[in-house]
Amino acid sequence: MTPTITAFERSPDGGKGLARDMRVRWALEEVGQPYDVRLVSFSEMKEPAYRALHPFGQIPTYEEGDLVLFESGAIVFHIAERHAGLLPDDANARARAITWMFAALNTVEPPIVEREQVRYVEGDKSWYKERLPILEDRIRNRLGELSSRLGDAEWLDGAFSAGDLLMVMVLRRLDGMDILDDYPNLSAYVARGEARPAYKRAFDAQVAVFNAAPTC
Ligand code: GTB
Repeated sequence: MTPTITAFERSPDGGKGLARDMRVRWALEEVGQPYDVRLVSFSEMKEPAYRALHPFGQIPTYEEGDLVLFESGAIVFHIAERHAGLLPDDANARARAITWMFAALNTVEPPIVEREQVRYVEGDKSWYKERLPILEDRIRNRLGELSSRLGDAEWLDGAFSAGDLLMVMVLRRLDGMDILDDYPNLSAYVARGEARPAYKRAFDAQVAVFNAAPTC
């Protein structure tokens, strides 16, 4: 059965593939699973009909027959469990790849998202300028640790996995901040992810939505 995911009708990222449907698109492309996309507006996402799919009124969702999922990490995990290609067969290697999925979303992403949102949420507050370097230090701590662990390896633990997919997507959220340039092995790691044919197909599909949207 062809799954259907939801994505922004008009993504605020300007087609840079930073919204979280990109993770799901990439995972589906990696495993060769065709999918449909239902585009939703901001107002539609807050309607009761959409909240029945996603309690927090966000994208992405994933529908496959009777199954409805939300949370990009859970969706990528579901895809990785049902198809070959994103999780190793060996039980211990699989558990480690899943650990990297959690590390990407629970340990590396939170300070990046906090730094991203502080401008909108606290940009007019008196403490904003003092808080910025504190938040950037927290990101740098995590990147330093991740960079040390990756070293000169290609991927985080052996072959490319769903852990790498999520980690690359999380690091891409630093786009426009210049921080990643200080960690050449992480920049190269992100570039390796972006060079994968499945990534490119996913990126092209999401940017096509942006390009097709009428200009306001
Ligand atoms: N934890 C959830 C998940 O991983 O699925 C978070 C989902 C989420 O934050 N969705 C966002 C959303 O629907 C879009 S991706 N927001 C609308 C709302 O909450 O009302 C976050 C996002 C948005 C925009 C950019 N950008 O412009 O660069 C990047 C990322």
